[in-house]
Amino acid sequence: FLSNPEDIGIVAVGFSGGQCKPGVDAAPKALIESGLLTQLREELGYKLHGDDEVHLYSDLAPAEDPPHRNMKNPRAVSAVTERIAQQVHHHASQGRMVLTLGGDHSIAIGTLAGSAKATRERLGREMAVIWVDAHADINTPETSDSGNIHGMPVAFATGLAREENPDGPFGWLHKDHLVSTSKLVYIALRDVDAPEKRILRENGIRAFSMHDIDRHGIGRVMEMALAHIGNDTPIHLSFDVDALDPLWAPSTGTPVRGGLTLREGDYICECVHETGSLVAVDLVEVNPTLADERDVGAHETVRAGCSIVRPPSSSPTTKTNHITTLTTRP
Ligand code: B3U
Ligand code: MN
Ligand code: MN
Repeated sequence: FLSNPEDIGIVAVGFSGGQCKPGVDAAPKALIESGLLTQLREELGYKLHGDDEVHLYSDLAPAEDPPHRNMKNPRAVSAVTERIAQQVHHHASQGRMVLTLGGDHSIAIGTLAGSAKATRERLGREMAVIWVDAHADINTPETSDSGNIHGMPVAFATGLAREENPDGPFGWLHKDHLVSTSKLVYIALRDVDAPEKRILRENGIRAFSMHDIDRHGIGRVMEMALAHIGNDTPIHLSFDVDALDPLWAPSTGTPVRGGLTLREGDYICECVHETGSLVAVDLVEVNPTLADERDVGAHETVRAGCSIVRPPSSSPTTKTNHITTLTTRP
């Protein structure tokens, strides 16, 4: 294990400024109230560090935040992600696995920066990123149609969207915070903008779309994804709940049909967990206020989010063999 398997640093950020729909800021509270942290602590025996308090960081938003390079709320997102980077770095530096509950996906600018830096300092290694999402989130401010920063975090994290002015928004991002495009793998893509496709192609970024999952099956896709990353490479898993099909996770800002089943989502997390190389996990874009007509959507989405984050009880950590458990049952 590259991080201490018993210790988890919790960062809970109710932040919605990376996109335009309110409500995604309510997710950490909903996830915590549904028992996620209690389960990790009491049923699975993890030692949790950090507060159960959800950070809203409203105090970091400047009074005036006009667009910069076409980005909406650039200074607020920059200030919040800089703070998150410090929190994640603090936990990761002490060898804790870091679990960040968002919030929209712009917060990953901070989580990736914090864990990439800590991994370099603590292990002398460059970490890999597994980005599970319907979207590639790799627009630069210049290619984005929406100006929403939650569609850009990978561009900032890889240095493709660098800010030249050190005092400008995201000028705080330093080369120690960056992730290499060769160590990035996407899973579950199905809604990628034309300029993003060009960026993926030009940088030779490994991506497994839903088409690839249909063709090879999730088992083979995970083998290929982990083979691309290589053994013993620290892994940061960033999981956007919209990777799941809206059947399982309807309450999210930009649902896209034709996504992962809940089991496929769980399986991805189980495989990454089993490598023993997981250093950080983000769970983002749960929006409990976007309920469907039956009003079960929010509850189901929160449940799906909990399922994704919770490590399997039959994992190597608990030393239980899957097959034995199944076959010895009376
Ligand atoms: N690619 C589009 C849409 C989008 C990205 N991420 C989400 N939606 N959730 C954009 O705005 O950049
Ligand atoms: Mn996303
Ligand atoms: Mn998405």
